[in-house]
Amino acid sequence: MKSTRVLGMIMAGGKGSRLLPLTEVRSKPAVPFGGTYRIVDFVLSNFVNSGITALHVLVQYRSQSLIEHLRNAWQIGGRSKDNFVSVVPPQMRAREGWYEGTADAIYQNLNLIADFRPDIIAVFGADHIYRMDIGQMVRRHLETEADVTVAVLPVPVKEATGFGIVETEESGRVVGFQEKPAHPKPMPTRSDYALSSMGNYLFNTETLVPLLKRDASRQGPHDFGRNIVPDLLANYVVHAYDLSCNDIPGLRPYEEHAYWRDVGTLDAYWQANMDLLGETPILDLRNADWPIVSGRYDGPLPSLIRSRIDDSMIGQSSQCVDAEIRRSVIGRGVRIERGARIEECVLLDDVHVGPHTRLRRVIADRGAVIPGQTRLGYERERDAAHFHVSESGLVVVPHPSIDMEPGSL
Ligand code: ADQ
Repeated sequence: MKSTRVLGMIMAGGKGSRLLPLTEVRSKPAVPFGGTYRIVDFVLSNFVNSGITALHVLVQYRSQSLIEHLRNAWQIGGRSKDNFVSVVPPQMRAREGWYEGTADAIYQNLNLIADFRPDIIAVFGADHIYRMDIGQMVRRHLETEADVTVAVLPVPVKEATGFGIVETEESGRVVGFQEKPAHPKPMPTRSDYALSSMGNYLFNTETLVPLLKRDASRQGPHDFGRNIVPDLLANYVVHAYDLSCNDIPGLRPYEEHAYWRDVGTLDAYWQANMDLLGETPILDLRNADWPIVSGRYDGPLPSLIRSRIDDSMIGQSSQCVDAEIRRSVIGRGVRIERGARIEECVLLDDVHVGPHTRLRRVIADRGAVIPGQTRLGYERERDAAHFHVSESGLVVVPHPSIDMEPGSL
């Protein structure tokens, strides 16, 4: 039997405005996560671990750092014609200007689909922290003989207003779709949950190509969530694939089954980092059967000198002297000087924390320098006068390239 050819089109151009100031210097998929990863590594690892290795990554907004990471971690350039991770910048093939939505991003790259001749096109976002065997979704798509399959999962109703909400029949066939409704419709079987789209789709090639051509010739938005998926329901067989039915190998009993986080806000981003910590983390990335690939980093192991460290992860080349660190994710090349106390923080690569500084619930961007004797995370008003403070009171120290008031630290 001929094997099914699947082409991944990964949309990695999102702005991630609610993650500012972290997205001031990079797009959301390029935001570092968990000490050694970038958010985009999750979707790419899911594809590769699922045996789908023909992957185009569509970049757009502030893509320099994303492209550098893809080159370093994912060996762009292609190893064979069915085995590549290629970065696709906007080429302005159909018209001048940037993409006008996610469907336009795929439409403007239809030539890549024609070149590969896939049976199925997997259009996936690059903005989420999750693990998923996409092969299981493909098998389900083939079994149901659907034209389109949308990945979904139940999300608490009060958190579901930012998602596309799916209504299904018992068979799994989608009969309703509303993009980001103010009042998400609860699931008939779980009244406090709404079935939410993950923004990941499988399309049969003969469905997607004419659809995008028709869509391009009309006015209005060109977006999978806003118009393509809602308009499909009348004329095509659309099925939902529930992540709760997906099994990845090596999952530990204490982990959250079907872990998926949008990390769309600073609070959600911080929380997902905290989810990696502890003896029994709800997202345990020490899984050799489903590895998440990260960039190569040359440097020695971290060096911990007279320090007390609990419930934390510390990256390569970092050095802590006479410091106290609790419940924190510390990136690579971080220097923490004597007498510093760090609690519930996320410090990205190359941060420097001066002596006797105390940080609580702080996110410090790559390369941030926090002078000695600083206190952050203890007085909201004082912090907010100089820094971005999130809804829950997290303080964000931005990348050093972002202009700050002189003397703000
Ligand atoms: P949104 O979260 O609003 O909704 P959207 O902004 O459409 O997502 O981005 C989807 C993906 O495409 C992201 O990975 C983003 O980085 C990327 N992207 C956005 N604009 C792009 C562009 N111009 N070029 C390339 N890539 C681009 C979507 C769906 C909802 C669903 C949520 C799940 O519309 O129905 O519930 O995702 O998070």
